[in-house]
Amino acid sequence: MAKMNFTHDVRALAGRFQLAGEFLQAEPFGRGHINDTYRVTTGHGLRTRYILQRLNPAVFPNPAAVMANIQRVSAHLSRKIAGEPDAARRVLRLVPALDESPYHRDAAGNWWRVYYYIERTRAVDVVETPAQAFAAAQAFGQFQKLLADLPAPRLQATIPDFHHTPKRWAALERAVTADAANRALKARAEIQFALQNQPLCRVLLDAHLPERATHNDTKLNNVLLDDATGEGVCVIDLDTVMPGLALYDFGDMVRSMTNPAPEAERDLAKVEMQFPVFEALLRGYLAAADFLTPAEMNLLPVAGQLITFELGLRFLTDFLSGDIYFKVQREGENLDRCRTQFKLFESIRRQEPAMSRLVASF
Ligand code: ADP
Ligand code: GN1
Ligand code: MG
Repeated sequence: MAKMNFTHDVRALAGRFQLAGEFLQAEPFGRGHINDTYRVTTGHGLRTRYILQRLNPAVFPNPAAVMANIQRVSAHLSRKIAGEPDAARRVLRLVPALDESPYHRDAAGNWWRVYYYIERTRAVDVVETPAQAFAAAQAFGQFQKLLADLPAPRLQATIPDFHHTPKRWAALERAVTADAANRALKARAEIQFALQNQPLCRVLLDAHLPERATHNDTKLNNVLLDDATGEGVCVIDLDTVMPGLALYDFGDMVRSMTNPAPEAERDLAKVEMQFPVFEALLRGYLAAADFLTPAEMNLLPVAGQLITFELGLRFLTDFLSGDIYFKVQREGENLDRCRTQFKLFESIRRQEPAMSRLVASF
């Protein structure tokens, strides 16, 4: 099962990086589904905190490409906001290893990196207020905007076809056929649902939208909100920043920010798209993302449906494959996550006319 591995020698690993002062303590940190994340504290009088992370080897086939993208993106963002208030907290900053490299490879071949911990912020898993959605969406919109003039070459595709929904659908089909974990019977209804909705898969691909440098994993807890003001301080989790569509990012915001229930909620009655939250996030996003083409604007109301359906496919595929990609705490969690996504997708689809009216008013 894909689970957090607590057996790492975190003290020794931290010692491979240029941290200020002595190692004091470390603890597993955050609720990401992919990497192994620790918060490390060093120093005595003056303490400094860091994020130490192991890149998930089952997810990233080319860690060097991930790190190269992150270096380019963070350097570009830093240049663009240099001199602005609070600039140091607004961009993820890597701490070099002892040999000046941006990562350390351990004896087992794992890739480790360290970021400065962004103080006085929090990552929110489940939306609490429309204002949070506004703030988070504005931060992601600003992120896209700042990357619009990233100098060539094109970013590398760290996970090829990450949001190619027809390929995600085909992967599900293969997982159903293989039924590697002998679970297909438990997911009959969900497999059927995926089949019925296959035509949705091409909706963005067929629209010939402009390629941009995008984040691709814009869930609410991938932006840190300021403790005092609630503003979006820093976009994090840059592993999937690569060429993509603006609407992949917008779609994942709709998916992750408008649902008042956790991703693995079992009471599906609690899962729905809250329209006032959608409205706040649309306003926040468009306050920053002022570069969208008319075709992109027109498709804003379907982006959330597509990405929510796509993630449902991905959770279902992983359930059928035996939980090899997303971390799980219990058996059946990926199936529960699939169910919430499919329920949310239906809720978003039902509200499409109202979403379209709202988008048209901008
Ligand atoms: P994953 O890919 O597993 O989601 P993330 O990079 O998103 O990994 O990190 C997991 C969590 O750790 C985030 O949701 C956030 O709570 C926390 N986190 C990551 N980087 C930082 C940072 N630089 N400062 C503060 N918190 C962070
Ligand atoms: C993963 O890494 P994290 O937890 O922020 C996943 C996203 C999913 C999300 C669902 C690299 O995001 O694509 O939308 O889980 N990241 C990767 O919660 O696959
Ligand atoms: Mg994350």
